[in-house]
Amino acid sequence: MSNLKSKLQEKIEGWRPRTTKLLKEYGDVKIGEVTIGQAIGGMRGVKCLTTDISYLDPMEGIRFRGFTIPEALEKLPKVPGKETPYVEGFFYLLLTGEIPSEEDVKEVAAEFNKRKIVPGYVFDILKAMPEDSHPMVMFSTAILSMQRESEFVKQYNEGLNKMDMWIPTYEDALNLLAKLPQIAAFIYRYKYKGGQIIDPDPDLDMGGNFAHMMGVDAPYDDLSRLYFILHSDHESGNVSAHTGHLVASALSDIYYSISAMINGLAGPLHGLANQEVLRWLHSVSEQMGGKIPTEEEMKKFVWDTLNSGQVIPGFGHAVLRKTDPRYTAQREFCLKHLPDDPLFKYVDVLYKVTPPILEEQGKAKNPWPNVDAQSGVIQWHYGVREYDFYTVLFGVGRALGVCANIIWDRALGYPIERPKSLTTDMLEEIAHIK
Ligand code: CMX
Repeated sequence: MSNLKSKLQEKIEGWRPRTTKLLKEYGDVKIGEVTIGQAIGGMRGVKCLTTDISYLDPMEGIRFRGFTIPEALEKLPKVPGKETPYVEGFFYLLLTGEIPSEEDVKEVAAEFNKRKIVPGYVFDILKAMPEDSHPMVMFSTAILSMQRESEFVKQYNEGLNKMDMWIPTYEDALNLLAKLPQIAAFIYRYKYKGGQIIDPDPDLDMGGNFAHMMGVDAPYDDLSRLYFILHSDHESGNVSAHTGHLVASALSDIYYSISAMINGLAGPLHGLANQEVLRWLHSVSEQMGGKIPTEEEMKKFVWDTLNSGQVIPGFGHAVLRKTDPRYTAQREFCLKHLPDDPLFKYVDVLYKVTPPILEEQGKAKNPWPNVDAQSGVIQWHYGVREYDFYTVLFGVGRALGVCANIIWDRALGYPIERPKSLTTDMLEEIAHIK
């Protein structure tokens, strides 16, 4: 058994009694109440999910296993000569809650390496899809097509003890995660680079190999590592993480669950916002004839968008109430590597003018930028300009966090998810309208 798997087993066995005790002895203790506003309004703020992989504080932002983004980036082992940590080491942290040693990271990287060969039929399926298929449809389809590989399904059909379900789920998760960078890069090169595919390099880490297969030079490898880490997890209530958890709760395997997660991520209010930001910035740029707008000019574009009943993509959040630290981490990357990029300057002006306007408009509860406000600009800078592709990158990262969550869901025996619905008549009765 690998170090990661045995460390995880040790953690799971230590953790299970805590969950069992809470459920058996304290199951009736209340943690909140639900209002009519929450039942109609997307369950905002309803505390009804449990995860230990990450926690999102509205004012501070995300902590992965207790570590802020700067702490995780500083403490995790780095690829030699590079500025960002191994994605593989970060996955170890998500799964076990511990910062891995250099040796641990090398072992996880080797595990990923040995599982990364993508079955040939996946590429055949992608090639057979209509030319105008969105990259997210291609990504989701590729993942779903590999469901026949599921170790969980094989073992389940042979009769699998509930306590052991995490084991084939772990195998499925590692098998899938190891393949995602190559599938993503294939979609990019097949769709946008005349089908000129670059084979993986067995000597590179996950982020380095992804940059290599994309055909983009350094520091795109560092950017890829940063990007996958930042997008991995945002506690479990967001649409992609929640969808993955929900589908897995029916004991659907990792392939079904992660494909469904990708479909949720593809919505413009969620992961697709990164491509929407670029679309929006380019329409401003066209109208400005390429000139950087003044703050006054940018204010007009923001108001025009709001007055036409549309949202400003990349701003606002359902939980956060301050600038997203994932935005800040990417901004720092921009300040270091592309401070003079014209689109980065657009984002900067937008950052100055948008929050006060959203506050003045008085609708958005959070006027500050989120993770998607900055990410497309960096891709554009490094020549990845087909912005329909950007959410696939988000998907590769998000799969790390959702897989870690699903493994733990199985380990702790979380049941099938099934909240209760009420009718409008019932709500009116409760509100004494009738
Ligand atoms: N621009 C304009 N209006 C906005 C807004 C924005 N960026 N953010 C919120 N609002 C509006 C909402 O549309 C809503 O309007 P209505 O009352 O007319 O329905 C009102 O303000 C209240 O919304 P909220 O409670 O502040 O925000 P929600 O929790 O409902 O939605 C989110 C959160 C992210 C969907 C929303 O802020 C939004 O649409 N942002 C733009 C899209 C975006 O950047 N999404 C990416 C989020 C990060 C990610 O998941 O990837």
